Amino acid sequence: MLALVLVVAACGQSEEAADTPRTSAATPSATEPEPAPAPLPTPVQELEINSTEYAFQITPDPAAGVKPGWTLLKFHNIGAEPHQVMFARIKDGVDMAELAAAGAGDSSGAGAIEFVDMIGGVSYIGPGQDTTALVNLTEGVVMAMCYVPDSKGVAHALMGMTAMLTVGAPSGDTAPPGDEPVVGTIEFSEDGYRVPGDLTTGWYHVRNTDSALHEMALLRLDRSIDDEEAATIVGQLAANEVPDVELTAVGGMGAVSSGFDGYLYLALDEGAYLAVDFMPDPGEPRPHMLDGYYTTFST
Ligand SMILES: [Cu+2]
Repeated sequence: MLALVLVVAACGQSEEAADTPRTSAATPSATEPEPAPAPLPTPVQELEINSTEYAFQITPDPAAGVKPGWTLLKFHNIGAEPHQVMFARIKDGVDMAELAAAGAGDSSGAGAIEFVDMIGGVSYIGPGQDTTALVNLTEGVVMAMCYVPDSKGVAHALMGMTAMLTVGAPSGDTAPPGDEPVVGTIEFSEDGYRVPGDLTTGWYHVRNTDSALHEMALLRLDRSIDDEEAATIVGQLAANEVPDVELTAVGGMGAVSSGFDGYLYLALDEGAYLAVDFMPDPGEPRPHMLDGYYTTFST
């Protein structure tokens, strides 16, 4: 109960307060530049992923083998509905039939979460949009999935929008740091999203330091909204209803489990944004955003 109260309290904070870590003494203030994050790891491969209703087209064909390591994703929505690609690494020793049974008919994904580690990907984007991210694929079986619901609330994954990748054994080489800079860090903290005040275009390191899994779907709004409107719109999004404000899904970070990280490329136009978490807890379909895991910010 205490945790719930804390999360709800966090959602009412102003932008400045939400961005201020609780251990503020140990962290530079917003006016001092933070030390530059380590550069982007050099990707071991690139996957181009086109999404349609309801399938992924992945190039090169993953049947030819997928290398372990940081993988550059170029995700294009060439369909007519919003789509995402999230990667779930199936935990070692999981019985595939048991996993299939747990996921069957469950559009929230909550039933299958305990069998997988969510390792990132890109949150949903509308038709004609593109987005770029870096995901660390580890040896084993990784499912690519789209859990965006259709108009009836059925997740695209349940209509076949999944792909299974068999990620090969590590070669022993470690990815050297590249020369691409990382311009900032976005944290999924126990108190909510921690987003830099200045979201310049570039790569962001996204880390989940909370004990629950989270995603960050980024929605551009056609106007600024106050806290009350934000709460209303979050409720509408969670219910798969048309929200009161016109919004454009511009991508964001697909779900990452506790302790995992990834990289997201952001090139945001000036304006007002809402970031929300559609992910549920294991066995509980209620999306985290209904418990306050969302924030508004402007660029
Ligand atoms: Cu989809």
